[in-house]
Amino acid sequence: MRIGIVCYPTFGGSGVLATELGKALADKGHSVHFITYQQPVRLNVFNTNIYYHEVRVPTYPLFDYPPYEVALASTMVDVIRNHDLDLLHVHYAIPHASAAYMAKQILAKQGREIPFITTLHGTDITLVGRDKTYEPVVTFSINESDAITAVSDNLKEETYRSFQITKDIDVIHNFVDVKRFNKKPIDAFRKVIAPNDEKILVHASNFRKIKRVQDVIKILASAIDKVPAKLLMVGDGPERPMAEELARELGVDEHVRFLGKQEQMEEIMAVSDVFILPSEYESFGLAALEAMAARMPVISSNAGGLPEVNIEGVTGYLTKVGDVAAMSEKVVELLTNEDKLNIFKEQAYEQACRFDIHNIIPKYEKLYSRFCRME
Ligand code: GMT
Repeated sequence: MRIGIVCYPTFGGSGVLATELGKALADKGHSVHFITYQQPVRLNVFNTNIYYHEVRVPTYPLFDYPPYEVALASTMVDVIRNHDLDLLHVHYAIPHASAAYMAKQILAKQGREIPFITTLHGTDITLVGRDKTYEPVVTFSINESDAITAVSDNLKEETYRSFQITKDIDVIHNFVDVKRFNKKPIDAFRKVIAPNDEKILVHASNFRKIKRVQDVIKILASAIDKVPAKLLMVGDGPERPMAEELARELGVDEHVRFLGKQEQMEEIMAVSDVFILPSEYESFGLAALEAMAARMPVISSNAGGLPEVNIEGVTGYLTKVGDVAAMSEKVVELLTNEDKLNIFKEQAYEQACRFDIHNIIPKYEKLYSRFCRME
């Protein structure tokens, strides 16, 4: 098949997922056309089945806000026509679903049909999409999609709760390439981070408010008296300065490293022991799944779709949002009991294997086959 994929090309979960999906489809022989404003960060391979079309947004002094959605819809029309695409798969509803609807209408006038699938990822529904300013367009464009998928049962329920959706939503859970995260730890790297064999905690996110990154610092501060530990903070975003400040205030700054955005997450995860994700909300928590694939138990909040990924007492622990004391207690419990830690590591890995890329890609292919014949 010839598939167009539209996503945010950044480190965010939706862009990572869409890019990994496109790469896997290309490996299976499909032609995949990425339509994005920048080369997706995870699109770091050469594959003759992968094409990348940059959306250029010409500016003009009149435009305080360059019309990205218009440029995107026009690029979609161009790529669909010139590369004879069979379908468009857009990730994150805003503004990708409405741009796809526009492209579909333009092509329909020319007698060319193009189905489009919208995958809902999280904040497009639970945060941004709900805003009154966007809601009518979001509802309309989701309903106009030829198929709708959500990355968790929780997100599906949230979507029906918050929008007047008249169509079925299929749940296709997020996936991870387990093989990629199944790395041998680099001892020298671990030694630099934890010279006295301290345990290593990791958090990775876009450091937005919803991630509660300050809770991560507090968890370390309260655990460190009971277990020698280091904390790696991966990613960047608006809350980072506050988290750095808090680490200094709580006197744990020498035990925390802020690594910024990193492409080689698998190397970092391979040397680490426990992953922390205290988010206010996660539709799924792709970072937690990647951690589990790297054999890391997860201490998370129980918000949103996290219980579909992280299993209480098996792959880690889940607590109420903001319950720093409970999270810290669980960190200590795991890090001071080597046998338990090892059992949880294996159980986390087994759970990640259920979401392995090879189990999930066929679900997308089956969905696509509803709209066009698979070659
Ligand atoms: O977490 C973010 O803010 C990034 C966001 C995105 O769209 O890139 O992530 C969402 O999609 C991911 C992939 O499906 C999910 O794993 C995240 O849980 C979800 N984030 C939220 O729901 C807050």
